[in-house]
Amino acid sequence: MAKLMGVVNVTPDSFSDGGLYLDAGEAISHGRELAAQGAAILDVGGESTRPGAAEVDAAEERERTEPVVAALAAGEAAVSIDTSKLAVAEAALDAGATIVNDVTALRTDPEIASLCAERGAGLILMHMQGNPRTMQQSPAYDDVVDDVKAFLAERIDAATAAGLAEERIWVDPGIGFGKTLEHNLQLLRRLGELRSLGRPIVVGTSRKSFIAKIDGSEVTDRLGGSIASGLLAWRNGAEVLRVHDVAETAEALRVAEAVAGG
Ligand code: HH2
Repeated sequence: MAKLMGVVNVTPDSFSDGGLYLDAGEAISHGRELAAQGAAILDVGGESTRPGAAEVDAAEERERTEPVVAALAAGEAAVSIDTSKLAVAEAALDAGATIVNDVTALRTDPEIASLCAERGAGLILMHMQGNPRTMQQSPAYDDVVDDVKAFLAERIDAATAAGLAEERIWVDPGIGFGKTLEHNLQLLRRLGELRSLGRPIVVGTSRKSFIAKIDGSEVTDRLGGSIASGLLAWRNGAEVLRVHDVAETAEALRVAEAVAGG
């Protein structure tokens, strides 16, 4: 079965659940609930990456995430830290996280690669064009799938050059990060082309605004679009789906996998 990565946002401003779990206790119970619903990984984040989000300094981001990581790491699910900052990643690994999810793919703090190597941690390298403040202004590619693939190949090389074993690396096309609707659809449709990178593919479509561009849904009402796009991503080669709604996605995946025949 594809693995589900449950989103645990300890932020005031995440696009779909900002402020709901800013309190560590709330975030911890939410994470435990997602694990009970079938999340194999819990992705703890202390800074929103939505278009135009405010930057958070490392001390604040660490304060938000560290206690949540420590509590959740005591459970069954693996814990990833959704950060681009070395200090936040280091504190999370100290607290029991085993994966760093870097949406800037080592372009903020390249030392994250050697940190993961030293600690035997996994690393998710995600594609983003531009940065969260500017990325949706006028995204442009020659061929979005070829360009994303070339970027990820180069980032894999950067990580391995820093001493991280290739086996520890996962890749993610970064749905919604510097992409138009058509770019997102191309990436999901042609996701299989990323398989030749030889690394497991992570995909996050959950509640993202490309869904609204198709069906006009509000952010609180994108479950159908999230599940449909997640299942097709799985069908096209994703091994990990990053989702907010773990129980519903797990239900849908179970049936989809049975129909698909294993
Ligand atoms: N999407 C978001 C954040 N982190 N990491 C990976 N690897 N892939 C993604 O697609 C991805 C990610 C954005 O979603 P969310 O965390 O819900 O929102 P925000 O960034 O506003 O906190």
